[in-house]
Amino acid sequence: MTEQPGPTAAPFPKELEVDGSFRRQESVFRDHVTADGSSGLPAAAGRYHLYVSLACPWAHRTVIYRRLRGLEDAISMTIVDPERDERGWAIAEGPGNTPDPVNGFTFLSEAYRSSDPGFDGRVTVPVLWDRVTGRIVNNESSEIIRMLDREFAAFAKHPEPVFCPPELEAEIDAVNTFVYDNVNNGVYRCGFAVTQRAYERAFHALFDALDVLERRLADRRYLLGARITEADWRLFTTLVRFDPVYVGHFKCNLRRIVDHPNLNGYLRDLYQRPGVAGTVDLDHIKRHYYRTHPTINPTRIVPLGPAMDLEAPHGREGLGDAP
Ligand SMILES: N[C@@H](CCC(=O)N[C@@H](CS)C(=O)NCC(=O)O)C(=O)O
Repeated sequence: MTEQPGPTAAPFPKELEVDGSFRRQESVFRDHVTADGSSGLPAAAGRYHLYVSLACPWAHRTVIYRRLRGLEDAISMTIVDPERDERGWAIAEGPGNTPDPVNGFTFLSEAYRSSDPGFDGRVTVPVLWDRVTGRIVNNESSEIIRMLDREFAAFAKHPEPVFCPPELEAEIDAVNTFVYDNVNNGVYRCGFAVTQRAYERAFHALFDALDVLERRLADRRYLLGARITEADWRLFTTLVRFDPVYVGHFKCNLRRIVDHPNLNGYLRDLYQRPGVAGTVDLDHIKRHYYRTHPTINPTRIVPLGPAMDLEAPHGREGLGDAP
């Protein structure tokens, strides 16, 4: 088996390491909205706008938070076209995608270029946009969800319970780091690897981590115990894409989530929380991955399966009450 990286096979050549592994770019817009306005960007209703893809696991986090916090009236949202080409994310009316009522952009790259004319990175979702300054505030999902969790309470229909309470923050951060490295980003490291070795390293780290999580969830309903936290929503968006996409498209095929009894029940439990199922769009998810990475799936055929039963009883009530 050759160990020569095949850069032409890399979906994002600028994020390719010499050993053929994928290294994700840093998000560049990192300003913060604050409840008290101390950052110069005060939380407000009707001021901020989200650009998201329902296909993307990172953007999905923000869609879940907007829904569970009841921020739909306060923060407007555009859902981009799930099928991306060399021009990047497109914005248009379509099945499940929506136009841009704020700026009338037809490509998300316009938001990046008008915020920073010199921007030459990869144009990514999610984006939190400020109507007042006419700029991107932040394009890092982990920071956007903390803002939606904590800073918009005055405008939230459901300001409680917060998903990252200060007393649990250190433990949540530790779990997040483990889950990000091995699972959230781990599936991409499998799928975007261009050498056998890089793929195998990512693959073993991913399935070892799923074993750790499977054991952790044997006697805890959620990752931190009886209460749902940010760590759960961050894992959820990867788990719900795992069997329909990552097993086949990214070659993460040692075991499926349905083969892990605890992770499978946990996935269903989170999916069945009020409001969550409505944020999961399997059509966008599957069309995006299978039709957007031509080096991985040149025919762009979208598989019809697998059958999924996310509404089936999860059987995890005995492990503690959901908040
Ligand atoms: N660090 C970012 C990552 C976001 C990201 O990579 N999003 C992907 C979609 S899953 C994207 O927009 N990719 C655009 C592209 O690949 O051109 C975050 O968590 O917000």
